[in-house]
Amino acid sequence: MDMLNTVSGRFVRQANRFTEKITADASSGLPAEPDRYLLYVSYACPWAHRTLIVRHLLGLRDVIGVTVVDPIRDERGWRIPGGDPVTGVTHLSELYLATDPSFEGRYTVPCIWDTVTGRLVTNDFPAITTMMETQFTAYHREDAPDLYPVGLRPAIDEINALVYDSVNNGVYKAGFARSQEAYEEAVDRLFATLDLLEERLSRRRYLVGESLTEADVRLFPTLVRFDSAYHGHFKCNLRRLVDYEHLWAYTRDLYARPAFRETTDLDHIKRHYYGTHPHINPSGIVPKGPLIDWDAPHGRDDLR
Ligand SMILES: N[C@@H](CCC(=O)N[C@@H](CS)C(=O)NCC(=O)O)C(=O)O
Repeated sequence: MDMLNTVSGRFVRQANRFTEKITADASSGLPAEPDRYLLYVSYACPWAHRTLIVRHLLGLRDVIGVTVVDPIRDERGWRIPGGDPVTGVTHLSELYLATDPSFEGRYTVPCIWDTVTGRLVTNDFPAITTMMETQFTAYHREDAPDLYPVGLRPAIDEINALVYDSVNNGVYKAGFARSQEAYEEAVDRLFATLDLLEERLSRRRYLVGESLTEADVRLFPTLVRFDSAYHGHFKCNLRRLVDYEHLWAYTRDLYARPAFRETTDLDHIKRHYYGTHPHINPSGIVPKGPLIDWDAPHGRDDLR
């Protein structure tokens, strides 16, 4: 498994292989139903983190089950400590290969397993949250937020595209760069975008509209990992998150909410990043710091 798919030193993310859609009705053959689908996540993984946040916010924790993998990948990829209670497998790779014996890509989280047909239906991470938001509405908790309001979708999609390319994936492009030029290009874009978001969030509480949306859910996992993993391990060190007045307060504002706090595991995050990429950190030593005061008052209640 080559983690480092690069073109002239630039990190290139693999395409998602499993892209079936679960739908509110039975049209896809994969109807949204409780107790049918299982989500596989790592607490370390930012793409998986967003699925956990949305599942929590929408009240889907009793509807879609979750299996959490060990933060350290071994030579067979993600391991399930003690075995998966539902499928019995000990490695995520077994689910990929049971679905497609010829699969040769990386076995990634997040992904969704269908217990009825016994196959992996999706590892298409951008589609997983919007699917929970739009296809599982019958099972949302009462008063669940609308994270992807129809009228705001173009604005949300637009900011998501920028955040994905420069920030969420930008930190990986910096960390996995194999040339000085590729690294500097990624870092410059990352911090230019953070500067822009800092300005935007100095005037408003949320990225889009006047309440929490999918756009905030996608930005948060990168911000919450920033100082503990990306600043050191991925060399994203022009500034720290805590040096940004507004972005840092925004992160604390979100972190104060159970869906964000309870799905953030900095121990898993640090052990995964520093322990899983020996070409970047050969000793595997996990730094003790930084010490971060997540509970400092954020002072953003009056922003709209
Ligand atoms: N499915 C996407 C995104 C998901 C992703 O990258 N997940 C990482 C964890 S953050 C993973 O599972 N990596 C497993 C591996 O590279 O072996 C991809 O293949 O790039």
